[in-house]
This record gives sequence, C-alpha cells and structure tokens, in this order.
Amino acid sequence: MTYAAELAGHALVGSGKVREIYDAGEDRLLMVASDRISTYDAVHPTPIPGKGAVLAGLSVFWFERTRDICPNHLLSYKDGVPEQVRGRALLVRKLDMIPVECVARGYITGSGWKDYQATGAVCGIRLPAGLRESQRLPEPIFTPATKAGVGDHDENVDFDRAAEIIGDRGLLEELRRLTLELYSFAAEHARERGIILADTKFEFGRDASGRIVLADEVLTPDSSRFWPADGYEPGRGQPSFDKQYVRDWASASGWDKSPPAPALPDHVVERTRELYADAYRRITGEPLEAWLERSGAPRAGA
Ligand code: Q0T
Repeated sequence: MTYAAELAGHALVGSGKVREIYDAGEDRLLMVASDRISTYDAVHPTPIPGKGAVLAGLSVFWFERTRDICPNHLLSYKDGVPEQVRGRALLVRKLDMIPVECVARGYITGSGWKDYQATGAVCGIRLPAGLRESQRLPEPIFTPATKAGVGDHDENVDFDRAAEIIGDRGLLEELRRLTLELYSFAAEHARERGIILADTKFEFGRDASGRIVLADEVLTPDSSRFWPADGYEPGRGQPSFDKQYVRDWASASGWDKSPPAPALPDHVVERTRELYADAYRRITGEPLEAWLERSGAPRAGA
C-alpha cells in the first residue's frame, strides 16, 4: 500500500499524480492535496512543503468568492477533516460528475497553441490568423476536453462532440456560460495582482436535486496556468509562476524528462516553496500562515 492510501477510517476512492480522494461517508468525499510536484508529467520524489495547503487555500478563496456565479461542492475545510490533513484537505459533497473538462482560455498556449498552429482553430473555434504563442485572445474561449486514459493527456473536443458525450446540448451551453464567467471573474482579480491567468480547467457535477455544482479544485496553479504579468511577452512560451524554477533546474540537470523524475536540491525546494506562498499571498492578499492558522493545519514538526 502506498503512504497515500493511509488515512484512518477513509477508503481511497481515487488518486491523481499529486492528490487523493477518500470516501467520507454517504454523500461526502475528502479531497486531499499533497505537497508533491510534477514537471513534464512526472512526479518528483521531493515534496514542496506547503504546496498542498496553497492549493486547498486558494480553492477555498475562490469557492467563497464565486458562490453567486455557481454553487460549489465545498462543505468544510475544518469540521470533519482529519487533523493529519487539515490545511490541505476539503470535505466536499458527492456529486454526479459531468464527464467533460470545462476549459477556458484567455491566451493561446499549450495544446491550444499546438492545435491553432496545425488547423487555425481550437476545439472547432476558428481564431484570427497570425496569432503568436502566448498572445491574448480577442475574447476568452470555451475549449472542452475529455479525460483520456490514466496517464494520457486530456483530448480537446469541439462543442458538438462534448455535447454528444454528455447527451445534453443545453447543459453544455450552461457549462460554457459558467466556465467563461468564472474565468473572467478570476482573471480580472488575478490581473489586478500581477498574475495572468492564461487558462483554467473546471469540473462540474450535479447534486441530488439536479443543480449544477462546481467541483474539483478551482483556480489553482495545478488546474490553471499562472504567469507573472511582469515580463509577459507574446511570441514565446511564458515561464510558469510556480514551477519555472523546478523546470529550469530539471532541464539543466540532464534529466531526459521520462520517469522517474529526479530528487530536487534544497535550493530548488526552498525557492519553489516561496513561489507558491507568494502566489497565495498575491491572490488572496493574506500570508499563507493566515490560512494555515484558520484551517487548523498541524504546525511544522508537530
Ligand atoms: C468527484 C464525486 O479529481 C479527480 O480525481 C483526482 C484524484 C476527479 N474526480 C472528481 C470526483 C467529485 C469531485 N471533485 C465530487 N464532488 N463528487 N466525484 C471523483 N473524481
């Protein structure tokens, strides 16, 4: 059994590269963000202390501020959360998940840039000719994707295909509206604080009454691309706000970028930990310590 599966009284129901989901009773799940970090699709054996807390704290920040746009699955980050994982775990409502990844893009990068270069379009949305890598789009676009097999990348699909997958075109129209509204709200907030939210991915589900509910983690550096606004320059790939230091070190280390990923030296861990804490502070306006205190996270060393 992996260490990840050990949480007394909770059955592991799912796990990703850097997080786990546990059953927490009848209609609840416990989503736990670890301190693990991946680059080039491989997880490094060295954790970044506080990374899980940054992801959980940011998700809570956004869940609390986007309730008027869309209800979400957050039930608690304290009551009912085992002490051992407090600060990086969310107790959430179990939903019927809608099997489409809802992506909003305000800038052309990643798989969107690849598709645009090959076809002039992303997910069937024709874009202006002559865009440069990382350029801001005339307006944010909704680019749905389907979860591929374990270890595979999500596959971009056009609106019609996504509608076919979920079997309800009206529902997908509503998800597109919500996705773009959530993105625009968050991108504007981040931009005022020196961070470009290039794109982001949401997952939605339905509750017992059929209501659409925002799920997963939201608007974190793991579910989004955060770029420092300082030094933004279209025409090239942008450095990642949180992971660039690890990527630069990993590239220079001679690692061939196939698993297993190398252990990280102390200076890379320390700098990256600072970058995550800085992202938390810039976006929320409070130090990460405030979240650790509020959530009842165990003190380092305890
Ligand atoms: C889910 C029911 O995040 C996932 O896996 C990574 C370990 C995908 N996933 C989401 C669910 C959620 C959520 N979020 C929910 N509220 N209710 N299922 C399951 N897997």
